[in-house]
Amino acid sequence: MRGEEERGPDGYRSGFVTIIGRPNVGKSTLMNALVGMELAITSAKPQTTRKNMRTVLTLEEGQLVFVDTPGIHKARNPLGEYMDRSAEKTINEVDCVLMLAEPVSCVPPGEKHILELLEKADVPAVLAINKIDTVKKNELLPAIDAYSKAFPFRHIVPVSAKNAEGLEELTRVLLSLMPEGAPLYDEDTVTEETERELVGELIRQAALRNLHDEVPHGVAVSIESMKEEERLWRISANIYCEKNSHKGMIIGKGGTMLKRIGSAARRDAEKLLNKHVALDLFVKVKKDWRESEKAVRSFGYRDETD
Ligand SMILES: Nc1nc2c(ncn2[C@@H]2O[C@H](COP(=O)(O)OP(=O)(O)OP(=O)(O)O)[C@@H](O)[C@H]2O)c(=O)[nH]1
Ligand SMILES: [Mg+2]
Repeated sequence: MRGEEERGPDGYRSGFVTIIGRPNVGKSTLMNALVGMELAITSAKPQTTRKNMRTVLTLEEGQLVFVDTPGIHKARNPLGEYMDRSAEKTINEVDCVLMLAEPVSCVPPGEKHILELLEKADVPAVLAINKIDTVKKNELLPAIDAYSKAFPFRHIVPVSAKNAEGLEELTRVLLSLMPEGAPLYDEDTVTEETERELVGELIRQAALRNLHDEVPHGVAVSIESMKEEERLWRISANIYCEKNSHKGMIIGKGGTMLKRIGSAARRDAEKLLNKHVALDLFVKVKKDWRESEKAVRSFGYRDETD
């Protein structure tokens, strides 16, 4: 290990680490596993994460502030452009970039652009090769080889976010790249997201996990009211979709789909809020909203400076 990466005897380290990569490589699952809480939503469908989300891991020897970002892809509409912009801008705002990839023996075309961004940036980059539970040990070496030829990563760490494998090594490597300094957040903070935002995301997660094809990608959620009563939280939310036909699919025959989405979201919200939840969901159409800059911004997908 290089001298500059070594930690002084009592040098506490702290800093920001952005997690970037193509859609669906497991960025949000990995961030959740690193902080030990299911804060970012995940699903088997690409483009699950739409906004950056910070979480904090506080350890005795240092503090890591992770930024989970949307998967970088070829954007096809204003929402996609917002997502790519959100992810890409973090590269120049952090102390270390953690790129996440899958154990493949050839760097996929979609990653060339990400590697170009890393080349232009003046920030150390670590690669985590995720989903190692899906391959045999001998299939890992060609992946490590391909990526070490593609970019001078400071470290390459194989992990399985799903099985929490390799996470200690990854944490150690990331801490070694942080500047010395006091913690950035107090030790009780795990995220700055509001309960309202987190519950909205849990509803979107339930929609993503239960609906198919293009329907869930056009879903946006707005929490209309959220009141804490003595024995429960009373929450009312709108699920927006892009077409009348999508509305029918979200409601389902006799309301069965909406019921399924509602129960899954309620269970997750109860876990998060540690209290019973009464959840009322309404489905509305906002025609082709992902194509409209204005509508995209109105759902909260806007740059901080807007
Ligand atoms: N087998 C296996 N599956 C994993 C692992 N990590 C994540 N996954 C799965 O990969 C899928 C995508 O995970 P996400 O965490 O949502 O991926 P992401 O990179 O955040 O995706 P976007 O937000 O769309 O960019 C989910 O089905 C996860 O369960 C892993 O280590 N092993
Ligand atoms: Mg994600």
